[in-house]
Amino acid sequence: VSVNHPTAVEEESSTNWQALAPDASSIASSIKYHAEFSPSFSPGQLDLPKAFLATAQSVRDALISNWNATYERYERLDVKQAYYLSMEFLQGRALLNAIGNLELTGAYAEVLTKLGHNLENVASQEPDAALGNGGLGRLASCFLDSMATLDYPAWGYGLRYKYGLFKQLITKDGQEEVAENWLEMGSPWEIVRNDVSYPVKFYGKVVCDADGKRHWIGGEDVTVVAHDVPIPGYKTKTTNNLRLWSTKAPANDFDLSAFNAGEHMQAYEALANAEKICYVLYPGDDSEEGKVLRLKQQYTLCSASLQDIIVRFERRSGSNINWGQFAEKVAVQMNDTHPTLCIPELMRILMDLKGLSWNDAWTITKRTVAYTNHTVLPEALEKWSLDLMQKLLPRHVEIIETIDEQLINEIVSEYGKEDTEMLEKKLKEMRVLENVDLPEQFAHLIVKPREIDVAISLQELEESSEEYESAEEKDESEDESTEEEKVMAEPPPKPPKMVRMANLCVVGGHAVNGVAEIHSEIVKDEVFNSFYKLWPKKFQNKTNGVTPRRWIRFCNPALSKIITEWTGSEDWVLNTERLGELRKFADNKGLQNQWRSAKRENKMKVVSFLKEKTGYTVSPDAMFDIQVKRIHEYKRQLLNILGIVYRYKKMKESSVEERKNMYAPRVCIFGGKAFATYVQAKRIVKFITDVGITVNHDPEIGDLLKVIFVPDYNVSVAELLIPASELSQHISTAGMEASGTSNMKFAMNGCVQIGTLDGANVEIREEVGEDNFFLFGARADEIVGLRKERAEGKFIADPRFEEVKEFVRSGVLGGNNYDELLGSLEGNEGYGRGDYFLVGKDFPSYIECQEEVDKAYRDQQRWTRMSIMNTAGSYKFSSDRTIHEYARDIWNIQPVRVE
Ligand code: GPQ
Repeated sequence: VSVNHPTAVEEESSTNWQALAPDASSIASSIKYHAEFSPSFSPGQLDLPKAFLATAQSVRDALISNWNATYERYERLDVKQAYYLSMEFLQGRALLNAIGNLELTGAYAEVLTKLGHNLENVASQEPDAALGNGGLGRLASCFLDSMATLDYPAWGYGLRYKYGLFKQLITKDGQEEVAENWLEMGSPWEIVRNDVSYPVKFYGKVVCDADGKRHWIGGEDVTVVAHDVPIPGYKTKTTNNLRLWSTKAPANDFDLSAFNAGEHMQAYEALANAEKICYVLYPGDDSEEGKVLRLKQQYTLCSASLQDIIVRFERRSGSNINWGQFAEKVAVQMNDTHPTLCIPELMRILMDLKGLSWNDAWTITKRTVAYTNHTVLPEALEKWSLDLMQKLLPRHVEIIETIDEQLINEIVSEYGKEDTEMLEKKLKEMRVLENVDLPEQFAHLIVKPREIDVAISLQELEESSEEYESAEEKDESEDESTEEEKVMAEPPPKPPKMVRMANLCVVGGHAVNGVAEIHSEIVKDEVFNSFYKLWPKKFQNKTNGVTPRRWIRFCNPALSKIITEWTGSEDWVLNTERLGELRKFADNKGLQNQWRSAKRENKMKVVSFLKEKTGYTVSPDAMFDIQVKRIHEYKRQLLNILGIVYRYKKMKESSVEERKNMYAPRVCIFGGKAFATYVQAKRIVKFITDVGITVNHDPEIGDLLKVIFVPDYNVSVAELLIPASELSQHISTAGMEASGTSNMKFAMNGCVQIGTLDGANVEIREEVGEDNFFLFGARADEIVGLRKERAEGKFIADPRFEEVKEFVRSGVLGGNNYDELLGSLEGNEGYGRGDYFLVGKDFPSYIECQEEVDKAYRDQQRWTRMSIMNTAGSYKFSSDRTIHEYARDIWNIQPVRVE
């Protein structure tokens, strides 16, 4: 192989790795070598799929030598390492990112041209690695890029799902989901580490040995195997690791005797059972089976990663292992509550396997792990059934019970002196275990008058008596007992016992952070207020960020060139503050002209893409107005589309002349996936496509308005759409979007935003300036009052809101009356009903704000200025800034230069 990369040995003699980097001719021979020896394709011609695989393999060779050198360096220096544990990584495609970070894009483009291909076409052969659902997973991937770029010794740990996020088809009935087999052709980036493998167990029981030590004997064993994905930094040799686990049956689990006896399925059972764990990303957890699988996934991630981390710690410690040093060498970040089991698992390993005392293990665990919260939506705060967990992880439940007991102690010493009511309230709110009786030693603290309990139970029974009766009806003939006797015999069902994962994270971690300033305030003041009062120092903010490599430099070469020219160098890709220098040229005609032509170039690409994917032809002269994100009621795609319907209605009511004067031509683009079982979200998708069918075929409207739903939105589609966008929408109900991260990508690419004061929008507006941001809607601190007002029947809807709903109901948009869709906006209360997300309340200010947008857009000089100011003001939102903050305030790690 002629790729001329340095070896670990050469690295020691301070070789200049850039001088050794593969040049065009060695790239060419490497690609040819891989094309010839890769067994997946027929020999001879180098068609596109083969060109991609051969190219990727040649890049991988270069990555592996840097990856080895980086690992060697960390090992040699025995540095403190951070580990980012996440159930999701939304990596997207890797090829252009890798050669971009290696600064080999030009060389690869040249070679591929010589071989009869175009780099972009080759790159688009790569399937998106979609091991994540949305923002949380993409954030993890941006963080990996920044950690490597900034030379931090930091790894990612995740699961290698065989099927990633589903592929979305848009049919006449709306969204349809199809399995995404991203590994069909194998992944050229992963290194299968059959040498890195651990046992993980489930079920079984806890036994106590002679000296009182407790041990878990598992009932079901699986084996995990590491798959390593090298993560190259930009302009650095540092190449970190993303270690993804896959599961298989232990070597001796093939039941040969069953097979020989003809019981083929039985022989395979253990194999299939083990492999199932890593089959799909986030299986639906409606069914009991789905729940078990998800919990198994979470535990697999935690157990495998911690075993790996501990083996590394012990190896690096040599002959004198000092567990007191563990937190000096290891930082574990839990990406939301999904890896919470890290806490009891680390406790278990330290106590049961390494012989540490509870107190020592607890001190180490707390100093090691930290927790990031990504949502305040109550339905997304994870809880697990205690019974289910007890079956699957009996030893962990014992540990969680002890943690809960310790916490009760703290709550009692903090609030025990006050009245019992207060204490009871705090216990109810803060305990890790929910609906679980207090342990005996605390029972006396809460005086529970029995009579009151009984009275309440009787009342509850009466309330549910109708269901109760009908359920009993069937058995009446056999059951002679009176109604009263039944009441006495069967106490009302108890609410299920649950483990509150977020509470466990707050108790067991040394830091808790939100992901934008407003969100971190809500975390402190509302969601975890009682914990905040107890441990104020634990709570922090880490405003999210995105990597400027993928999200400006590589996805928008046209804009990048301009930024480099006007700031004088390419320095901005690493030091994004330099983007701020563009401010002083915001009115410069020269820059403005270049800026507009770059945007147009990007829009042209989207014009052909939309034609290919949807069949619609759109005008590149129209404003590209884009909302792309998961479909969710709180993100309010419904507000956007109702605004569009209102606009359409008004256009139809006005003369040709009026229409032209009032409205800037727009292409309204939507994209995003709805969770497969989220019915209302799927109705919204269907509604948007219905509106498109009506509006896009209306000859009176023509290019003045087009409405397009882009199917199968993913990272690669985002890389195409964001650079072409002019207006972007971030219009969630205030207080509900923790941060948002696409808002940052849009700002970087010079898109002006229309948005509420929610999540990171607040900070984006501060940075780009309020003149360059279209603000509308209720504020977060008004929401509770507004919902109350509505519940009391005091809300009077704006006539324009009534008008638009009436228009939809009239059947002009596809003949359906959309009763179920619009039903969520009616009534007075209830989650998901009674317009919980305040679409009606914000509708008037939204459409008025949209009129301001039209006005601004018609003045192209003003608009271009706003656009430039957005890019210039976006520098804070580089994930490099975020990662520096995590490294400094939470992980306490230092950069290590791999020279
Ligand atoms: N987020 Cl809890 C997800 O994408 N998935 C999740 O399960 C949870 C949060 C998002 C959140 O909605 C966005 O506001 C954030 O910008 C993003 O996480 C990253 O923090």
